[in-house]
Amino acid sequence: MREGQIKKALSGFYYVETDGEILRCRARGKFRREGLSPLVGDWVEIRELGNGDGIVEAVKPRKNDFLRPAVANVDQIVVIASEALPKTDPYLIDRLSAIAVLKSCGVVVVLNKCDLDSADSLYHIYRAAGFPTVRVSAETGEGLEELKPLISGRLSAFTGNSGVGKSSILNALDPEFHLQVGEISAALGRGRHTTRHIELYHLDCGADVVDSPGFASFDTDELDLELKHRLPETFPDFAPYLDGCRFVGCSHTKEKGCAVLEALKNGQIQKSRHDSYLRLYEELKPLKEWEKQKK
Ligand SMILES: Nc1nc2c(ncn2[C@@H]2O[C@H](COP(=O)(O)OP(=O)(O)OP(=O)(O)O)[C@@H](O)[C@H]2O)c(=O)[nH]1
Ligand SMILES: [Mg+2]
Ligand SMILES: [Zn+2]
Repeated sequence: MREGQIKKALSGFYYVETDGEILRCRARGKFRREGLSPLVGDWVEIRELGNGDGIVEAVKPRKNDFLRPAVANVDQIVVIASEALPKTDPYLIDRLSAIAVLKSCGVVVVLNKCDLDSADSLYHIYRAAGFPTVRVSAETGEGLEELKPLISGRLSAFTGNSGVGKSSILNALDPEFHLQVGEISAALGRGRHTTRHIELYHLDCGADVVDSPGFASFDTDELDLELKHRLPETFPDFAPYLDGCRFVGCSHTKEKGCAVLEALKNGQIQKSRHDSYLRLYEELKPLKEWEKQKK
């Protein structure tokens, strides 16, 4: 038995790096029966079959896992956003970051396409909310040196809407890369899902990064009961105020004596952050205990 890490998942195969070589593996049928599918980033035990082929026999316990992007053992989510086309809705960032915080994962906000738009509004919001936030341009290379130390020595999952420049940033970070980059549909102002599979790369600045296809709409996959129960703590910028509310179990939506609403009024919490909180709160409301079984 050999051990390795899944670097790529494509067409039913898992490409596992073990002792410097890549084996092309199928997963054992029992994974499917048990509803556990191996993910890029997983550490696995494999049985070699010869000719560069193998079988994934076991998946080691994970630090965390995500459905979108489908990756395991992530140290941080790097949310790529932009105020140029396709413009990122801050709600997307807030939703991704809430899920990341829930999974003990760091969050870095990268504002790309600064050659076209300096993204002042997003920059202000995420700086104020306390997330490491950098402005970059994959086109001119601006800001990339500031990004490198934030990703070096960790496994980062690059995520964000399609066409925001995830693959372009990876190409710009490491001249070895030639990931396919897509055109943005002028009519729709959004990307076209150029990246079609999930792959883990090692960059020469010492970062491990996962490039994955972006998304066009908000999926509800990861909105679960745990997020519902722990929603306030997934907004780190609310933390200093959570103990100050008058009522135990305050929902921070409309209560009298709510310290979060007070901080919002005083400008200590960004309005768009609290708006996203309210929107998530409403979306999570209908989730019931019994739905847990459905997963
Ligand atoms: N002007 C400018 N264009 C950029 C920049 N970064 C990316 N682009 C362009 O934006 C388009 C989409 O870039 P991609 O890197 O394919 O975007 P992606 O996020 O990987 O998209 P998906 O793989 O579909 O999720 C391409 O036409 C890029 O050339 C940038 O910093 N400045
Ligand atoms: Mg891409
Ligand atoms: Zn409150």
